[in-house]
Amino acid sequence: MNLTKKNISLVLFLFLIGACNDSAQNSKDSTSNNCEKACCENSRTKHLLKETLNKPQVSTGDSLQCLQDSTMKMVYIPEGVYTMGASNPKMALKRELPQHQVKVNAFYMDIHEVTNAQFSAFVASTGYKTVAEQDIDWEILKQQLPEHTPKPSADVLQPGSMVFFPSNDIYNLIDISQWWQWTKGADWQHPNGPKSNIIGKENEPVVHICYHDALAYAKWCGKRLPTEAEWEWAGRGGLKDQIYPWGNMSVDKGTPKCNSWTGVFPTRNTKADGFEGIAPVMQYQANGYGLYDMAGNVWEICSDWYDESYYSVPSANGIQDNPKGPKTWSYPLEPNDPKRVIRGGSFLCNDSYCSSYRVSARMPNSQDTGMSHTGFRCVKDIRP
Ligand SMILES: [Ca+2]
Repeated sequence: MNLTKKNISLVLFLFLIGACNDSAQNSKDSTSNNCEKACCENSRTKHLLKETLNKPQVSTGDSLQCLQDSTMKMVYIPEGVYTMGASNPKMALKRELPQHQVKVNAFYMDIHEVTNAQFSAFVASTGYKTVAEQDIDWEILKQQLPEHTPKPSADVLQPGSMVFFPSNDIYNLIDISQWWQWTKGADWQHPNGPKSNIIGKENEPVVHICYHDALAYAKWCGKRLPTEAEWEWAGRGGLKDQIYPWGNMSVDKGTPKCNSWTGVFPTRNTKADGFEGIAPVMQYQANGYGLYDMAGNVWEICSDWYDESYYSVPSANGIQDNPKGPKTWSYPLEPNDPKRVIRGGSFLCNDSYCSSYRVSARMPNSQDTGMSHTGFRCVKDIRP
């Protein structure tokens, strides 16, 4: 058989599904079981590919109006050298290791995730349309798909985004399509699909934002996206080598510490933290630097390309100086789909799955894919 790229991808896909199933059934080792933790590693490419293959016969700037342009809503993050990466390898994925020394310059950071109200002001000022609101560009998409994938119908290429739908009918924790669905008409103003809206959600973090959208907003504000080294340093809030932004106490001990999934993911949410879905920003105690929701609520987009092995890159003197990530992405599961780093976990995170509210947790995210649990916050240099 002549193995085309498409065939190789399908073989790889089937291999990974098999590996995941084996892993989930046979392994409790948290450092090796990446598949089991990949509940949120998702992209529109993956879902559109699935849809396309299931239908083989298809015919185939800065602004004074920026609400955040004030140090009132940013805090000073001091410079420092810290140990980046997982302090507790038993809870971590391989991608969070090895620990390594990193130096970060001082900067300002938004105290909370960018809200719907803030993003509305940006859109009102600029007329910006997010990627999720635009038809999918086939010329770009086909570069991410296996060679010779037929062009889908115009119907498939309609605007949309990835939406989480809780379900009681779960047959395993491997097939993420049981709770993640590509939803036409879902975007930041319609977070749960075309019939939903953001009325009364002005103080909730904006979602269905992809890297390009976050970058556009940041530039409009005269800000930028944080590097993941900056994000982790800020998230630690002055604590040294702790698991969470609040220290080492388990997420379910004491008073609620962040907006996560309390109960059994993804079938039962006890609302023990006060919320089943996204919460308005600043509902839980800030970390030591005055930053809210650095754990949970929504994932936050960073500027770095994603490469699982990036932490293993040696530095000249043992300390990486303000690392800005690898030169490009590396993600074998979807090698042609550009991935950026996201940080902090979301309202969907749970100890039984990825516990990504840990301050060292990192995840790949397609840079052109919005999701109902992904937002961002901005930073600003001390001196322009
Ligand atoms: Ca967050």
